[in-house]
Amino acid sequence: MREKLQALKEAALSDLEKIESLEALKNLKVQYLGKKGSLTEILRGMGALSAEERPKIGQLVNELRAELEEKINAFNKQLEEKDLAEKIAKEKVDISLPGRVPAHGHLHPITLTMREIKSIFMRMGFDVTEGPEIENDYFNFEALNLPKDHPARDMQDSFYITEEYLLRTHTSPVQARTMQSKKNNEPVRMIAPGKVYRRDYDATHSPMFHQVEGLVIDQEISLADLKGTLELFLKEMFGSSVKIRLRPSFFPFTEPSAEVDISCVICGGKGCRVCKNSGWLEILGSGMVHPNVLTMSGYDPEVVSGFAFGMGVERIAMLKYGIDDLRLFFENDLRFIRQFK
Ligand code: 2NL
Repeated sequence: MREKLQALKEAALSDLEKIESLEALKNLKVQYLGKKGSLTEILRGMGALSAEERPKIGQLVNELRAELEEKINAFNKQLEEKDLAEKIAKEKVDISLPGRVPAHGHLHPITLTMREIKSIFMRMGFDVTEGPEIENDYFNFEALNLPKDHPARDMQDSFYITEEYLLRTHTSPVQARTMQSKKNNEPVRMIAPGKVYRRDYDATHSPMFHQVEGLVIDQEISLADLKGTLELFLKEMFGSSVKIRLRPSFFPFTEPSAEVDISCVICGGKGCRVCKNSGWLEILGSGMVHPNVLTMSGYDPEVVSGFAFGMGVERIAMLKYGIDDLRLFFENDLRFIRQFK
């Protein structure tokens, strides 16, 4: 019996050495350890043994079973690893590598600021209207009461394409076009956001920049409507504690005209470098629509009145995010851009 066991062990170990596949290993396991396997067969033959020998042989059988199981399992693991390594070597894609995280883009600070401005005015019932960036002399200047000798009309100050066409220098022509499309003194409540172009380039001027202009026309529109609307807008934009003030100014398309200032968002009005110790920041230009502008676009200034305003989006963004050089918006340095994620 002992010899039989020893022979079985040797046969099993020598067979194991020749195994090259998981499939063959599985068969070998069944052959030696399975229900109808060699070891089970030996176990069955134990009935012929003496009562003294039986437990000793029984123990030997169990030890051999445990030893063979362990060797087979270890070899199984080894084969599995080899198989996986071969699979990976054949794969064009290394399935064991962690996935690549796709780079997520995000919005430019000017786009973010533009969207916020639009959102505030939309909540106040304003339409958002866009128009062409290449304009003609009539809509860019004439319809807005800009006289022939105005400096903006000089070749040195605007980008002309022909004598008649130029890159718009403000978004007001969008309002002029809207007014012309209306009849019977129809009310207007709109903003016109977009790109505008002027021949200027330094720390505070860029040849292309963004503007949002607004226009409200109806019966009995007054300076109080202008002030209330802009105060609400600026409090939404810069926080409810912000104060505003109006200073007399001049624009060819409004009369009277006013600059709107906010209390300095950096120092709260105490005076600092940003507000040049005045406690105030210039934020937008505004005024009551000039009767000439209303008349030229088909409105009767005896029946309706209106207010209008304009702001530079880069300036608003600089104050909102504390940026001190306008050129950062256009250089596309990712170290700057990525801070707005
Ligand atoms: C500024 C000043 C302003 C307007 C824009 C306007 C448009 C029409 C009629 C009357 Cl169609 N006015 N726009 C009025 C006052 C000021 O912009 O500083 N912009 C950056």
